[in-house]
Amino acid sequence: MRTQVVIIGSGPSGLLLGQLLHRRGIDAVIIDRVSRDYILGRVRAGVLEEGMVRMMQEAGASARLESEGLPHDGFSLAFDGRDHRINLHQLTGGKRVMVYGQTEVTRDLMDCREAAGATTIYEAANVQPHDFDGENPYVTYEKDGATHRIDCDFIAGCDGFHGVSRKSVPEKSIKEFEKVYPFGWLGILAEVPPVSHELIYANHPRGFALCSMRSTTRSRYYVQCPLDDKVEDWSDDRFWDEIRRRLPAQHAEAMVTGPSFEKSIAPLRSFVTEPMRFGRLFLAGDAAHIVPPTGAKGLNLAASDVHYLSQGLIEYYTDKSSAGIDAYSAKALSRVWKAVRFSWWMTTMMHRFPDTGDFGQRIQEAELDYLVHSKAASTSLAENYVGLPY
Ligand code: RFL
Ligand code: PHB
Repeated sequence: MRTQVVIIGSGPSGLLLGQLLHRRGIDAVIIDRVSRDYILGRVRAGVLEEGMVRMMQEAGASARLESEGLPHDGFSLAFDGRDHRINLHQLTGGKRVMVYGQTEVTRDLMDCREAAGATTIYEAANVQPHDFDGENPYVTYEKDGATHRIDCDFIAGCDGFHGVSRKSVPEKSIKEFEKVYPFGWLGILAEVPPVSHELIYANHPRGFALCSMRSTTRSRYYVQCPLDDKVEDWSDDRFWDEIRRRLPAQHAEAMVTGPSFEKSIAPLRSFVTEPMRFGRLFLAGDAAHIVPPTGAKGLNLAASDVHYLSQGLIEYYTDKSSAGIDAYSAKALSRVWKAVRFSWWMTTMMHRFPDTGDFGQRIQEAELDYLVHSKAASTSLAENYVGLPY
């Protein structure tokens, strides 16, 4: 088989790239090692920047997002028993974010791809990119007992943090930057109305808590937990008790509880790969970088990578110019590092760190108090939260 671009990974990065290329007449095949249903069973991001919404519109996949997504003009920072609203809309001159689950983003993109008749190969084993440092790259995979080969012009590595693309690059050609945090997030989904119509990020001496949502009837809540905790350690009752203790009294009292139908623990990490291009292989999304979820930036960074990469590839095929693909890595990394900085900062300010004790707690409270009362500091927070321009 031959195609123009092989995209490894059918997550939001790969699907968005595939759709943008398809709409400009560029052929791409997507290969994933798991099934469509498995991908749609993963519960992940929930907050979309306006840039991501624009990308979904450009991909022709925004109809449901526009009718069912929840626009949010602000969020709350809770600490020291009180609640302070950050008015995103006012502080950024009219910008907002959209609450719409990553699962739904993925489903919408998959549906568009199917309607367009584009090829996606699911449940492909041992996917491997080859010869991307030369002119004739190709990808091999195993399926139904046979080994297959797809020849192409370019390979897009959109296969997440644990994917094969980044690992295929020789060690001497790549530099990795990493910070691992000494805690995780325990998250649940429950069919209960959200405690507030906006998100609440809470700093508390017992640890961070976040109240988010997927709809007006479905809540997504998180609490900071030790890294070695297991999901089995957390009954629903223990979770509800703990999150209530970390919230200001009016929210704790108003919180509606119920059985959870999803519960998982995610470790927190900051990670960046430089560069993001190796000959005819490009990395995009979580394959190239990871941020802790505190700033809601992971999926949104995947979207800005895909913006730069799709523009570069479209320029290559329509104008016969390599300028866009040559600039891809530098442009993407410049935005990536700013989001990595913001996510690290928000994580550092909001979580209980095992080694900083009560001193660290007071410093965080002082910073939060400054942040919510200084227009300059609130504006900086809001500008980063709604997403830097691209
Ligand atoms: P994905 O979604 O991991 O998709 C990668 C795909 O590649 C496939 N794959 C392979 N295919 C073939 N061969 C191989 N060897 C392969 N290895 C892997 C996988 O099966 C998969 O289908 O990466 P992508 O597309 O770059 O998307 C990135 C986002 O998923 C991620 O950044 C966000 O979920 C991060 N994130 C959040 N981002 C936000 O912007 N806002 C949020 O509110 C937000 N909340 C979160 C989050 C991530 C979380 N977790 C669980 C890490 C909340 C949480 C709890
Ligand atoms: C979510 O709804 O899953 C969510 C929201 C905001 C974050 C992280 C996750 O910062």
